[in-house]
Amino acid sequence: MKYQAVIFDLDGVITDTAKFHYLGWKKLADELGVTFNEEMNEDLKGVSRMGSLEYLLERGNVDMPEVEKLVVANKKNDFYIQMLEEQMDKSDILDGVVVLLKELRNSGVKTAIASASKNATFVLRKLGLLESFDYIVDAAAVEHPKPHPETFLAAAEGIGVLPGKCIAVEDAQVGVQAIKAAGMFAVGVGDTEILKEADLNISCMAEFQNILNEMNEVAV
Ligand code: B16
Ligand code: MG
Repeated sequence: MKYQAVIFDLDGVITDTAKFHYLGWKKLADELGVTFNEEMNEDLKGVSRMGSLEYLLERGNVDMPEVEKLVVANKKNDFYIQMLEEQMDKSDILDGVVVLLKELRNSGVKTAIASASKNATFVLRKLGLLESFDYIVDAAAVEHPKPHPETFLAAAEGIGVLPGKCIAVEDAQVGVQAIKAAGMFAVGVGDTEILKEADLNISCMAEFQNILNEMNEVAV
């Protein structure tokens, strides 16, 4: 086996939180009188919380003092957390993920999470997956957000595997760019046009197992 670890993004790879993020930002946008729709929500995949707020304010030409930005970002997050508390459970794990994680662990392949979310631990606990990964890197642990490679490099360091021996999986363009900048093999899940910088594309996580052999051929 040429690769020794698989590093996973969280939102959009392990579970689909985009709909909850959308509802949170939409509520805030409505309060601010800013137009926000599901298409614009696509642009926020893999983007940090404050980066997402800046996007919203720019689109709406809203000038806001820095202290108020923190207040409204916290407000959006409280609403987001409340929705997850009430609605998220193990059934929100994307198809194929549980079997894949078990198979990787049984084969001695290390696994880690590399997420731009500060809620990563909370989300994994809600899904019952906290113990399923060898290491977790979230936004609170890094200085530079994706597309900077820091999140993925910190994950590789945490599991003690060289970046060149890691395969990493992302659903966001900035995420794929971060993986490539980290010197890892990139698998993109979702839109092949948006994720065209990936080394390999799959349409959903259930397809991941089919490509494990193929990845052995191509990984460095
Ligand atoms: P939070 P990922 C990212 O997580 C999401 O894709 C992105 O939509 C979100 O804005 C970001 O986390 C920050 O999330 O507000 O929970 O800290 O895809 O990198 O796992
Ligand atoms: Mg993602």
